[in-house]
Amino acid sequence: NTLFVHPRIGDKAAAFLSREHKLLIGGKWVPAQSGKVFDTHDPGTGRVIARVAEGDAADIDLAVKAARQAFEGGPWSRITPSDRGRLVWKLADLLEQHAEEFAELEALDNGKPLTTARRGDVPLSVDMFRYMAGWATKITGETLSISTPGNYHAFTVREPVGVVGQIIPWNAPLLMAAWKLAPALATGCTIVLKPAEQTPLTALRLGELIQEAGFPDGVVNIVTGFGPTAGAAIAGHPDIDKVAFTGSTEVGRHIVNAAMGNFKKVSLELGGKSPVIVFPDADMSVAVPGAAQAIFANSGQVCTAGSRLFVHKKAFDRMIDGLTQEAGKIRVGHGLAEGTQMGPVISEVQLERIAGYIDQGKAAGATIASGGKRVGSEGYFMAPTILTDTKPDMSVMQEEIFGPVVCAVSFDDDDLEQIAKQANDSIYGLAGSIWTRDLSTAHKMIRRIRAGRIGVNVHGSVDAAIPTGGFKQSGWGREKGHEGLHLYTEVKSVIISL
Ligand code: TXE
Repeated sequence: NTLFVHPRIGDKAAAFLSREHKLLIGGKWVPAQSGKVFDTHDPGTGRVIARVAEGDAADIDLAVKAARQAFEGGPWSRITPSDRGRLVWKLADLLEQHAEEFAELEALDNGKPLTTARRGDVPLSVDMFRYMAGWATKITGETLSISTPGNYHAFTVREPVGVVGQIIPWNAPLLMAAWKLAPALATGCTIVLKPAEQTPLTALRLGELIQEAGFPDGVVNIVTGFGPTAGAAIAGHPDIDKVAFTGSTEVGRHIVNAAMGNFKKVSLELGGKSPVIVFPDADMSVAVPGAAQAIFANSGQVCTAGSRLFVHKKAFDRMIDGLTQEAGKIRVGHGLAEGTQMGPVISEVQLERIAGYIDQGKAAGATIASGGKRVGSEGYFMAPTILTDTKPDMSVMQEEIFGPVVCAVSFDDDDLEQIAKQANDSIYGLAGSIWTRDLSTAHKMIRRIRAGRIGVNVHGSVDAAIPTGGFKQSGWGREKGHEGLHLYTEVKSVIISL
């Protein structure tokens, strides 16, 4: 029953791991009412690294009560926008001060390379809090010019939506928490956050910093637990005003159904099958590493991953050769090992899922140009994989694999409509990228691709200022940027007869 302590983990992260991991409700750390706990694993070894309270509907209910109380009375309901912004900024500062500890915990719990957590997840999370802290003082309505006969003054105000339930995934646990918490805090909401059961640790550590920053009790409540119990209790809770969810399209459907009970507002960031479209005039010295980064970053566990690669016939062989070389160079290893560039996938379940898709692809006639196999026997490592001879109707081309697997397709058409048609042949519409030196081709394709985020000569960016979200079955609403604030406010129209 002893917990695995990774030899490379620093003192601070080790001290956190050795603490008891309870739920944050109403400003207090409490065990689950059931007394249950569950294990969280290191996906690089499969070993248990911590035990965490297993919250369920009863705990969610307490958390919602605490959040309601904080929303309707007490210091948070009276705080000035400037002080609210200051608190969010302070949280960013604290996170930055503990950056290394967070990077280590994230690398251990999620499996991602320590360098990725250091250069990506942690500073991006800090930035998200700072970006949204600035908006706290800039949430305004409009003065309206109306045509109603008579003498009136009409305007709108934006008010916080209320008690918000936030359900987040495991692929970028800290960053997903930041994307959700930052705008909700900036707008003055109160929150019940449920981290993914695979990766609860950084959210819990963030909970400690939230207290240290001085947020009033009950503003942020964190309940760790499983989807069908704790998650479903959030989606169905009659006193939650809004639910924000990032995860699978299948669970997104459950959320929408459960939310109908009280018509809580819903925002969803779901699956993707994003196209990377390479034209013959593209600078291949940029496009090849770009396409590799688009699918192999974070072991392909990115909702906007460039998982379908469309390359013009004239550039196809160069792309596949280059991509195969890139894939071969990637150092696959434990997230905390020196020099690791690609870590494991999150769990045995995901490893099997990915392997299952590769088998289906092979059976349907796809060719494995590179990878295709598990790496090692300890931990959940999948080799960077390139499939060619993939056809539009194959499951590997239609479904989100959420692993380091790209399907490459060559096109010989110069008709942009036809190319866009292939790229848009998906139930998803989260992102896409276009690789060309021709400005006109780029703009024409930008208009034609049905997706929430388009990159030109870059697959994308997760900058706090850039809204992210999907067309079609990739979801509802946009997170981040000014746009992201709208998810957390209600518009109130006011008309005054003068
Ligand atoms: O996701 P789930 P899973 C996709 C990706 C992946 C697949 C399965 O394709 O292969 O989903 O991953 C909570 N009510 N994405 O099964 O189950 C759960 O506890 C309420 C894409 O891990 O959707 C966790 O906190 N909540 C994605 C969160 O939902 C429920 C990121 C996500 O888990 C619930 C993750 C329920 N009934 C997976 N069931 C992206 N868009 O980035 C589960 N949850």
